[in-house]
Amino acid sequence: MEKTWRWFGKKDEITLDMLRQIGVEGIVTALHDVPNGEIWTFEAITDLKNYIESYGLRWSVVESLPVSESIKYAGTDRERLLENYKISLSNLGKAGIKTVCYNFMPVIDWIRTDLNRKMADGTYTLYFDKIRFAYFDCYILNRTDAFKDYTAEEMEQVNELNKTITDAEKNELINTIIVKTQGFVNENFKGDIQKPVELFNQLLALYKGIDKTQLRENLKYFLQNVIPTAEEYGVNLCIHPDDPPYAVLGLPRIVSGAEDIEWLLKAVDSPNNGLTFCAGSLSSGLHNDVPELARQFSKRTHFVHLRSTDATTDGNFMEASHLGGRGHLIELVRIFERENPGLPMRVDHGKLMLDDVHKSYNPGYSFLGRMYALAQVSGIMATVADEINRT
Ligand code: DNO
Repeated sequence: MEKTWRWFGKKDEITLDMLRQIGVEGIVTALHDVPNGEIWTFEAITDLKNYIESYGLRWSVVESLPVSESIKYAGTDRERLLENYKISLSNLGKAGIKTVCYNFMPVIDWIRTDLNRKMADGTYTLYFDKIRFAYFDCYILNRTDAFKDYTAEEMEQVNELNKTITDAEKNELINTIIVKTQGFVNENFKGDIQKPVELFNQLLALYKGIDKTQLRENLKYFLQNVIPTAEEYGVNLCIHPDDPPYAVLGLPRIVSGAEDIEWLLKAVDSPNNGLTFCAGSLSSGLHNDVPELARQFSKRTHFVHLRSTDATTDGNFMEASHLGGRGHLIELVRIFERENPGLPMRVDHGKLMLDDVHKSYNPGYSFLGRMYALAQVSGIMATVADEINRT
């Protein structure tokens, strides 16, 4: 596999010079300054590509070329936005950047309720607490009938929490779910947001009446439009799974498990319509057997996120060691290296450790924590390469 790293552009305090020193080969990035829905010009793409190459690295993967909200809910400006998407894709293809990750999660991208969960060894990890999330849904968003999505036992705990939670804790929860986790990856929540809850509810309202079947139709429409362009320019599109992999806040999510992935790959049956195999997202759903999914979909996988989670039956989960947890990364590397060798992979959601705690990295994107994970995964890769050479 190719060792890549998500880099947030020239403003990232983790520089390309640092990355080449730790064994990174390829860069995963995006034109972060271009507003969602605008065209990525050939000039802007080649400028950044040349900059990356001047450090002896290559721009391996785009993450993400974002899909505008109105393509997802089929708004009135969908056609114009699809045209722009195709132009951006063709410009990427012309510039020689051939792997493009995107997601189709309505309103909200990945979700965590605690970004600094202290572990016994003194490091910090990311955490999802179902009861706190349900509290956010029922008591902060005040979504109509939200309580129907939770069991009576869960609602009992949510109501208990309501008696003790402080205003500071409430604000922290809003800040975590909406501002901190979304701000750097999700255009809906970029910049200085004054009223996050109001904004969030306005976005939720756009999806009234859109169920799983309708969202699937909208994804299919998107793919039918853009895949021919991807084919023409030799670009592999790869959708990122839902994190966590199930419906949330009354919103459908449609890339959550085997049946969804099978549907999407058949919806437009082209090799250019593929998957970002995010072992972390998939492993946080107890319904997913991650190595089994890798066996099933390795041939249509174009990009791999190697991270793992520990999930429990109460609906909570947290990032696990890259050598443990439900992601089974050792087995995944074996499967991918045999079935579809050389895929770009990046480690993800490193813990916060040592000097990381003094920096202001994007949540999940620490330097030392990710470097540590990359070293672990490099060990797995070397072991698997040795296994393959001996057989
Ligand atoms: C969070 C990431 C996601 C992912 C996007 C891809 O850390 O896993 O933001 O990059 O969903 O489009």
